[in-house]
Amino acid sequence: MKTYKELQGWVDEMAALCQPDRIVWCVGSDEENERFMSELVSTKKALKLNPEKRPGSYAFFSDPSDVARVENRTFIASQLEEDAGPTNNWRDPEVLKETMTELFRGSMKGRTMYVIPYMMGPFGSPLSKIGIQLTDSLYVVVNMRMMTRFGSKVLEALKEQDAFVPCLHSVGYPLEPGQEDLEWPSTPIDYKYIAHFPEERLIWSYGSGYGGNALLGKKCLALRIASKIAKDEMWMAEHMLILKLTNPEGKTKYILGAFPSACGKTNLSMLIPTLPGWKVETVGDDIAWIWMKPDGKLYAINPESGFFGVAKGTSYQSNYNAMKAIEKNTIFTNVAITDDLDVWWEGIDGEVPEHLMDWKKQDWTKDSVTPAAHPNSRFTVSTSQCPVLAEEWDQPEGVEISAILVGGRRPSTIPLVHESLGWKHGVFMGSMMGSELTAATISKEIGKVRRDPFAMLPFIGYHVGDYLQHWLDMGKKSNYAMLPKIFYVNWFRKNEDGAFIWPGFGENSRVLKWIFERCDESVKAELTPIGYVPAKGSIDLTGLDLTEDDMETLRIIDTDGWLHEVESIREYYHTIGSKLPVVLEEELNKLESRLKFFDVNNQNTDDY
Ligand code: GTP
Ligand code: SPV
Ligand code: MN
Repeated sequence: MKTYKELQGWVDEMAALCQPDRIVWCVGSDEENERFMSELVSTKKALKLNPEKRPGSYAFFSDPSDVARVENRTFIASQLEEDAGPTNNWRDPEVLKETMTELFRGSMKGRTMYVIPYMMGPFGSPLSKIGIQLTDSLYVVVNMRMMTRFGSKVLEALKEQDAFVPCLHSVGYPLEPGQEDLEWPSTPIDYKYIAHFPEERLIWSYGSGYGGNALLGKKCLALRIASKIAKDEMWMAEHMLILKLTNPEGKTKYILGAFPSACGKTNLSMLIPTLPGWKVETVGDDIAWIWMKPDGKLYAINPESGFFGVAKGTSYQSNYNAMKAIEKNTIFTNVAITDDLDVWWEGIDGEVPEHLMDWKKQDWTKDSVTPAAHPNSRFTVSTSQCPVLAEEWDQPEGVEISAILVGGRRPSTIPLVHESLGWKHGVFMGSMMGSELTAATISKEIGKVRRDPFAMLPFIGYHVGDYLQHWLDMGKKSNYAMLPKIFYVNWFRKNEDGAFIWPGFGENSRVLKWIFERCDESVKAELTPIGYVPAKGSIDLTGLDLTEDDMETLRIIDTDGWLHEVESIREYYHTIGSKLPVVLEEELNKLESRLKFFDVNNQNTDDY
């Protein structure tokens, strides 16, 4: 962290290093944004969409090598290697700074360095954090304007708060005099560095202009750096949606959901329940900062103020509210473009057009074999455009949490929903979560199941064992009865034909209803070796076309599959090493013995 007094000196020092032609301090006005957008259009970096179809909206197309987060080029540079742990790429901070200093030297030549003051969290919240990002990408500026509280008002707040996280970002493509710029400047993958110095609370990012690599408030500050601050200060920074659920009687509860990238957070956070009388409203769709009030209850804020959502698959059918949100004033990245200058992607409503410009700006027809939109194509839009934004989304103290969902893409074994026996068992569930890897990260392993504890694998700024211990410690700080119940959900179970068994999307409200009522203990559950599953008939399936057999497949325990799972978790736990909390190893052993010798009348759940 740096103080307000240190700000100018730091900006000067970074400018001397990066040698931009000019420096622009962003103020955050509408007039400024219009100027930036016109410049992006006139320099052919952005395409203005048809104002009749998509008013105030723009499309960008990245370099094909710069389309998602790069986990193997993301570094945690803690003083000690053991503090980064086995799941992070560690670098010695001094060595990494030397390497990157040479990369940053002159990296902004021929360009403008923008100074972005931004706030993560509501103004006046005890949790909010200020960041100052220096960047040579105007694309980053116009995105950060929507994703964060942005501009001069943050500088005002900084005078009071007097601490900011310095964030330096360059796309790594300096321009010699007369040299023509690229549409999407960036560097080859081996030159990209997304670097975090957790002890110093410092972020340096070089070589990429895309998403979480470059919009440094999001994954870098609000998750990797914040997770370390949160551990030190006894709160939590998590990769979670926050939703408000109202039942037909008007009673409300707030629910968190930790699902890995591209596994359904945005969708769940704004879903339209198919069950009559139920309502979902959005507090956040990607990140939650959670703290414990003296009453021992957990409260969460959404540190962001925009959505950077997966475009592909989004339709009025699957996510009506997201489609409404992006009807105007939206930035699209790596989508396809129709002949009348609107956006298109696989899974959007309507007929497939005869002709498109694909995300690589090539002609595309129905016969083309490549996708028109990139699988990680995204929209950026301000939360204010979400038609179901909860009125308390911006409340400084956050909202009181009743339930935490964890889950991922698991084609087999994991039932539709099961409830933990208590906090420790819930932390165990989060610790062993697995999911098929998605296109949200650049990897050769897309589709393979990997363990992703609390959907935080790529985002924990320190040792995963210490992170899991922190979850247990947060629980110990409270009375377990005051804490949210933890549920493991899986919308992605497949049948022998490889099709999803559960219809998902709005139908997930049926599971949300069961969870809501479990919090009030007003619906039946069945105790099983893995926790509580819905009692037969306790999930409201009125009006749903799902066979009883299919529902039973989603509900009952596949003992062999779970014993196999236990072995796989044990192997994974070995990779965590000696910092794995003993409690979690005990939970694993207890699960195994329950699976082998289960007697429903002889279960002691008191110690949870
Ligand atoms: P990040 O922004 O990467 O963190 O992703 P996210 O967790 O917000 O995922 P998102 O809601 O954008 O969903 C990603 C993909 O999962 C989309 O293609 C959705 O169509 C699909 N999806 C979301 N919910 C469901 C569901 O309930 N069932 C099925 N089958 N697919 C879903
Ligand atoms: C994710 O990958 O979890 C995202 C997109 O939310 S990015 O901001 O690119 O990290
Ligand atoms: Mn995410």
